[in-house]
Amino acid sequence: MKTPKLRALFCLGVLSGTVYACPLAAESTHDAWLRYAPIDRTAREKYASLPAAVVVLGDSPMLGTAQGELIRGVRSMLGKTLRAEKNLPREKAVVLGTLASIQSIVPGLSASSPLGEEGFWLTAENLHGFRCLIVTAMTDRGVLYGVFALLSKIARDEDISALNEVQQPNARLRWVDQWDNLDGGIERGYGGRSIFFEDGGVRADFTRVREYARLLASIGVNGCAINNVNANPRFLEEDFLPQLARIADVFREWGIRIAVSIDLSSPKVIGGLDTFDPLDPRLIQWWREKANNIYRRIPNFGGFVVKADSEGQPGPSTYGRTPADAANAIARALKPHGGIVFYRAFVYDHHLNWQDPKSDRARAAYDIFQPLDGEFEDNVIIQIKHGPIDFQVREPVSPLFGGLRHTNVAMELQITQEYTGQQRHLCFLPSMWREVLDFDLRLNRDRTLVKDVVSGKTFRPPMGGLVGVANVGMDASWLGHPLAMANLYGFGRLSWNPDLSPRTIAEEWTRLTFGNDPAVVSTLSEMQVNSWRVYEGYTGPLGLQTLTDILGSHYGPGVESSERNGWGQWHRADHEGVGMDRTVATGTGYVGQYSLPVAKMYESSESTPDEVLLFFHHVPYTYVLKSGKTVIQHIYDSHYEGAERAAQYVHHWKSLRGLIDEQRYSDVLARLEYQAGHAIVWRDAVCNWFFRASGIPDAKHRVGNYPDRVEAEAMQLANYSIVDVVPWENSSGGKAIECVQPRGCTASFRFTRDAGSYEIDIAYFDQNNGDSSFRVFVGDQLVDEWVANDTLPARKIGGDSSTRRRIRGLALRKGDKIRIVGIPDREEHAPLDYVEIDPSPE
Ligand code: GCW
Repeated sequence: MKTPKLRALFCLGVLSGTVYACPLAAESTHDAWLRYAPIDRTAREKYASLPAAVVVLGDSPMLGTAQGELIRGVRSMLGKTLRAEKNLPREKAVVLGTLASIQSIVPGLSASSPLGEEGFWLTAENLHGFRCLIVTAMTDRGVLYGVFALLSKIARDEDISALNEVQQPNARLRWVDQWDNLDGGIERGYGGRSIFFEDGGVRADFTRVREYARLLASIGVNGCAINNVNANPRFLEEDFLPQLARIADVFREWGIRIAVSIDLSSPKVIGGLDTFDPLDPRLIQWWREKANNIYRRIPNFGGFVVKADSEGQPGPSTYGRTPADAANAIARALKPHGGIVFYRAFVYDHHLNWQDPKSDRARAAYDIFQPLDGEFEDNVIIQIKHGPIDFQVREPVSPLFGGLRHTNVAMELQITQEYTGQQRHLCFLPSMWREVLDFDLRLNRDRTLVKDVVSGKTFRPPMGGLVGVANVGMDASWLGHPLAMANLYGFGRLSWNPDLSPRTIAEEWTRLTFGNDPAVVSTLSEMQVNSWRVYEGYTGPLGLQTLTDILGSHYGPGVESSERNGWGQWHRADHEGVGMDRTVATGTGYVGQYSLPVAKMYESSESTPDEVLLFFHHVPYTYVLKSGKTVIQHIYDSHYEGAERAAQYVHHWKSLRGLIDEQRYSDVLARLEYQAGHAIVWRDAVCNWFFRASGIPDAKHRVGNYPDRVEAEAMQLANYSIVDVVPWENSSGGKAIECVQPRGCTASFRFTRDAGSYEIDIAYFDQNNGDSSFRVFVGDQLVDEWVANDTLPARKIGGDSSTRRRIRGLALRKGDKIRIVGIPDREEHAPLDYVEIDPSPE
């Protein structure tokens, strides 16, 4: 392998005597935004005055981590190895240390604003007559954050010559949760197997755990709950505690505490008690002993996460006790050690009576927790999902943030894209999170921003913050899609500073991940910041929730899956209208959980913003929105616009070819092409469903009208048979064709339009229980072939598996015979939906 220097000489043609473009070297995606790419020669000038030595005042392991990171980053970006010194040398130096240790050298040195427990100060000062670059804080952890901030500035090409900057995190709790299981699977994880666990135990190799801790620390995350909230009691068994300690040791070096999700019935299941009644003295004693044993091994243990009385998890309701009874019993055991209980407000009945117009899952968290305000110990945090349902593409803010004024709260966000495309679709969530954090709850008629409530500024409880469900895995890019890491990055940045704009976050992340080329930064940031609204546009607009298959994968379209069952994610669409009436006057009364001014806004459809209209109101399809469009036309238009914009991502990305290393370029391109196709699947399913329900045609004549399409069931078929697709809207025309003949089947048709260059889209179904192959011929000429071996969450044909393959620039003449040969594999029967033919763009 060539060294970077040699490669540069080759690329310039110096050695070979010829000039040719050099492909950028393939990059590992493990390092994500911490890749510290070499900075080019001219930009490097800016950092020429950086000292040659680094001094660490103190010898704690975390300061050692900070020093190591600084040396690593500077070496990698600037090609310069900082000399590590124990004492101040007689030359300028980078100095790392707590403020107290620096003040012992320069008495009286102080920052212009308070540093707080985890803030840092980057400044240039004269120490013993030499201009030193100082990274300081009240704590070692703050110093580590300062080092990461300094390195980020260099990587993003910022000037560091006259630094004097203080930063402080907005909130104390900046946690990620992982929903990892002991068998190595991850609930709602889309980035491969667990980095922590395999085969019922903790992994032997901790390489990825260490890398993850480093990534988290770099964005200021200070806690990680390592296992699924649908918890396995095994995590609390005595012989398992040394395993937990191994993980905690790695995280400690990076200033991160670990927590464990617990099953509240553990004292009974693994503890030998005959009860888990939180008020039983034996139970209180059990938790006390358990906490003592854990802290003996893990002195900085963070605490427990609790999911109880929710989706089948045991909880205090078994004994007629409240969440406060349960949370406090555990909190008291943790308190002497400084531990916390994160008690999740995601408590609801998933067997609701869907026929009762008054029942409403959205009410549950407030109804259950608000009356308990003030009853929780001060080391209990109520962890509240940002919306009242469940991480849908758009929800109003949970009213519970306004209902707990004497209780610690944290907001739970979902980094893993369970309902927002599962890392197969680009969906940059900081755009959504900023809206949520900026929402004004108008408590006591005053401006009360959600971000100030969760950071503890409004009601001043001892603790508060953000928790992000991350679910990274062993995949090289952690989350499964290289662009999805912007969500993890953005989560950390917003929990540090909720005033950062989505664009700033996207630009920072792009620079760190793909470099500072202006075209890359502007194109990719633009794609990112709009992508949440685009995804919303072609899935569930107007507050309909995501409209995904809520009974299955939560991935593809499933408009009706939310209806007529107890899960309570109803949109109540019928032939007349759509939306859930949650008003006080005529609906479920949910609106009444907000403060008066907010309730007033949501109580009337006129003052409810369009984007959440159908979350609050049931209206006729002809209801006219503020935009002047009817609801039904908006549903059609937003799906077409959204799919069109998703298709444009492919073009935007292609404009970056040569500016991004080939491996990441083609990996992302393939994903964006897939997304463009699946956005059409979404568009057609939702539009056709609402067309059939409403009977109102699309004013632009697109829905149900596909003149460029040839349905597979209308082709000439040899061995293929026609099948019905359920639900019907997840395939074009409600039908598809399947081949059970092992030697293959053929579907063909004649091209009847004028000669020219065309794009052909083949709509097929790619299940995960077989790798069928397809070959496409024009006449006798093979024009494309592929194997349907994607790993989509689908074992059958439908909205999850529907995929489009594009053949570009195909020359066709009138009368040409187009023939598709499908060869089935295992349970996947080379299924086809349709072929769509459009003239090639100019
Ligand atoms: O969104 C739902 C998910 C469940 C998850 C639950 C929760 C861990 O579909 O998989 O369970 O939320 O947040 O507890």
